[in-house]
Amino acid sequence: MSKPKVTVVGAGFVGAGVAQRLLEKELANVVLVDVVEGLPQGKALDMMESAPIEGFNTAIIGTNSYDATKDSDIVVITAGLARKPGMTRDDLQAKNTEIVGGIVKEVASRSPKAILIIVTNPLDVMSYLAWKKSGFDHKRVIGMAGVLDSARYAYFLSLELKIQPKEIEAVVLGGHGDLMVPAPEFSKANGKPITELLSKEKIDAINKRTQDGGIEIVNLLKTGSAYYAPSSSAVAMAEAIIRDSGRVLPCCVYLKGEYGIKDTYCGVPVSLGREGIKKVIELKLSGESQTALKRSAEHVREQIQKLLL
Ligand code: TXD
Repeated sequence: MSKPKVTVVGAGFVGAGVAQRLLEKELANVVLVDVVEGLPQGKALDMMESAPIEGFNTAIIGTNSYDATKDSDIVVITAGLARKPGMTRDDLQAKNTEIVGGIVKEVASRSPKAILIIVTNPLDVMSYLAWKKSGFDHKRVIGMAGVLDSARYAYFLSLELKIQPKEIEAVVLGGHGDLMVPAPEFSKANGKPITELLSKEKIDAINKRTQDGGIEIVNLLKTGSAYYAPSSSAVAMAEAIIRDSGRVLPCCVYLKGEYGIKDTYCGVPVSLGREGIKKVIELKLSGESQTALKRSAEHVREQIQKLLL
């Protein structure tokens, strides 16, 4: 069977990382698109030159036009501005609306059956925008944030509990912003609820570090935002779709009443497969998490209302 085709738009830090991981895991052939002349071509050539060493049998081309993206199975959109110290994700909205809106028109017309994975910030608003502009079924327009936020949560918990990160199952719901909702009642270490292993004060502190996980890295890097864990996260979603695995991952999706939230994008666990979202998983949240989730979704809705569609 031929390999799936994944277009990655934006050949910056996150986009190049997504492309590299897709190639090295031999998940797909990749088309890397960027507006900057030479950038996607140079990164694609450089990645292909690592093929004899890494031994992967997948291929990538870099381009400034959308013609080569035709009939992609998945399109990952990472193009746009990233945060600098002192900026919130919402500060990026005006400029990135223009960028993402234009890109969605280009890719949706050429790949009408594709699944769109949105990465650009502000994530929840850009996911909604991409859904509207594409005209696609909402099951095929999915934002990446929850996988990253949950991975950060899992890592910080592993540091506190002194166990391997992969032994932690952590859940973060809600919008990808300061109001995101770490859900300790569904987070486990070696199968044990973390609420039985850590004090409330410790959990609160780890929740806060998770909510501030993005800015912690922005403040260290000073010139841009995180990209290793974000590219891992987007590829985990692409892998679940390509393999039709049904893996449950927290993703930013359109809600139609699930969790009591309607007509907005928000982060909740979903099962992923070839058709995009197979199912929204409704967890029985604690009252505190449910209230926080609604508040987070309300903030996203307010931001969406600022979009001039
Ligand atoms: O959890 C998440 N969803 C995120 C989101 C985690 C990390 C980063 N997140 C956001 O992804 C971040 O706030 C930005 O909005 C995007 C991309 O971050 P990245 O770190 O990759 O930014 P770069 O390195 O600046 O790359 C952006 C690229 C750059 O090469 C531009 O030339 C290109 O986007 N760009 C475009 N490509 C194609 N078409 C257009 N119009 C375009 N405009 C800019």
